[in-house]
Amino acid sequence: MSNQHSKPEQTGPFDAVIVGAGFAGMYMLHRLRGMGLSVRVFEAGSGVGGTWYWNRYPGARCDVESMQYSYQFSEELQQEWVWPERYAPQPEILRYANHVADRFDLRRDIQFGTRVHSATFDEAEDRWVLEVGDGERVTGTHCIMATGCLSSANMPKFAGIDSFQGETYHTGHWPNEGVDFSGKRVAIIGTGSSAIQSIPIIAWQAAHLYVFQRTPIYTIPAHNGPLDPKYQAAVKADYACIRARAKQTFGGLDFKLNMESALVASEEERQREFEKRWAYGGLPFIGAFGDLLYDHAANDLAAEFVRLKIREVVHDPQVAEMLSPSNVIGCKRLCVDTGYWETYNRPNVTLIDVSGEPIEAITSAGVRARGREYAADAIVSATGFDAMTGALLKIDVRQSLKEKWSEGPKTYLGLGIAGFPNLFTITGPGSPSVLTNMLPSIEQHVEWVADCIGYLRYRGFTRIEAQAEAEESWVAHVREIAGTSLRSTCSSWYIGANVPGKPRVFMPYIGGFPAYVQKCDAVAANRYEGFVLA
Ligand code: NA7
Repeated sequence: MSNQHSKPEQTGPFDAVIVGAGFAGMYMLHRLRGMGLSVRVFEAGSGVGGTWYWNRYPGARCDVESMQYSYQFSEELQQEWVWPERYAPQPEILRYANHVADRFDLRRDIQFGTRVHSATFDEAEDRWVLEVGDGERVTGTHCIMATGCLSSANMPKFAGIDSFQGETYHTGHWPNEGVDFSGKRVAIIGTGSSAIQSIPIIAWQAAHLYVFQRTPIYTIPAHNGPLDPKYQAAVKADYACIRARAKQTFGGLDFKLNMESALVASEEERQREFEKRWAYGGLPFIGAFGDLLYDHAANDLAAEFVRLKIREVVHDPQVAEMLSPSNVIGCKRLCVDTGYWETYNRPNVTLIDVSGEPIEAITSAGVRARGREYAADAIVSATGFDAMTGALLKIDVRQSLKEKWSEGPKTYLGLGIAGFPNLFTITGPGSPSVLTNMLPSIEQHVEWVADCIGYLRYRGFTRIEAQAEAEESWVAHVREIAGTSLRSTCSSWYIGANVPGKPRVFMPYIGGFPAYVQKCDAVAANRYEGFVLA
């Protein structure tokens, strides 16, 4: 690995500037550079990997199986990389990201430790001017925001938060060197995916763990384990088919969706299917029946199946009841865990329900809730992210993106924004992004953007901008289709409900990966219909 802090030599102007060196930014760089463009990537972290660079909390692991959560743009890469586990842990994914950076010699065009503060379009020159780092100005004809969907931490403003005398952490900004909780009293706030992955490990280390739960979560056991080399070889031999099949599914993931109705199936058939999927583990559970995400009665059958499992595992019936969600299963993103509910059988774990009565305050000594103080040496905020729009709005993108999105994000295909020429977003709001396997979604966007830039250059255009009407009609479609699924019915980060004051709009496109790809391809084939080229 080369020195990640050395600054690339070239100073620009660049053909393209990219914000973020996660999986999207890395592939965008590789692709554009391969077309002969001059490119500079800006990355706030000191290394590549994005989400997997920042989220180093104990137990951090991908909820998509390793053999599918990987790049497919390079046959050599996907053949040579060996995944040790069925679900890759964070250090392994980070190792993979670093391998990709080295293998494709990406680092020489990435400026690490450099935050982008603002981006302004220079109308006269048709190019973006970025203010980065310590005030350096860099220009690029195209600006690609590869800023990630879950990269801006959500830190609730609890009263007294600054008075706490102990250690504080957010799961999304975990110290590189790790944290040892041995012998400590730890309070964790939140029970989303990050919390349910870290709770079993922190509980094992800590003297006592207090879990502050606002909403219980549905989680399916991962049944993680080492990947059988024979299985891995078989997947690699058939990768082309598997990848192609995955692209034909709603979420870009190759697993079997049973399109039967849960309501039509007999009780016995239902149990068999649920049990089969429970035993298999992970996200495919929600594919047990075709109507689980569309019909309340069907959904409740799956929800009750999971609630029964909680009661089987958790010894204390009162705790089991507190852990049992009552909302729609799959509405918030389903979690995939290892030993989560079992953790509540430990004598050093206490669950505190803060659904009816919010956390009152953080004190100098711990967390005050439900009229008492829970003394803690460390507080872990597992409170999630200002999803999909947070990282983009942190950058002062002018004309004001903040103003434009004051009532919710508006984009054309989640790729372009009217009023913001030559700006592309990778897996932005209005694209399927977080509802899919992120890697194929990222690759599809990167390839679309690269082809688009190639087309512009070939035709001598210096500017592309989404038309307001095309954007309006896409936004209307995204919102209308969101209403067809139960997923838009609960207080999730998909609708911005976790961030106080954020407009409540279902942000990702829920029409499925294949329909979306078809639309993007048609737009490109029709000479970028819905965009103005000049
Ligand atoms: P999530 O899924 O947004 O979870 C955040 C958790 O923090 C969730 O349980 C929240 O409760 C809770 N939270 C947030 N604010 C508060 C306050 N003020 N008081 C108490 N509890 C609070 O984030 P994760 O990092 O776990 O996971 C994000 C994604 O990463 C996940 O979906 C996977 O795709 C991977 P709430 O549910 O809002 O009531």
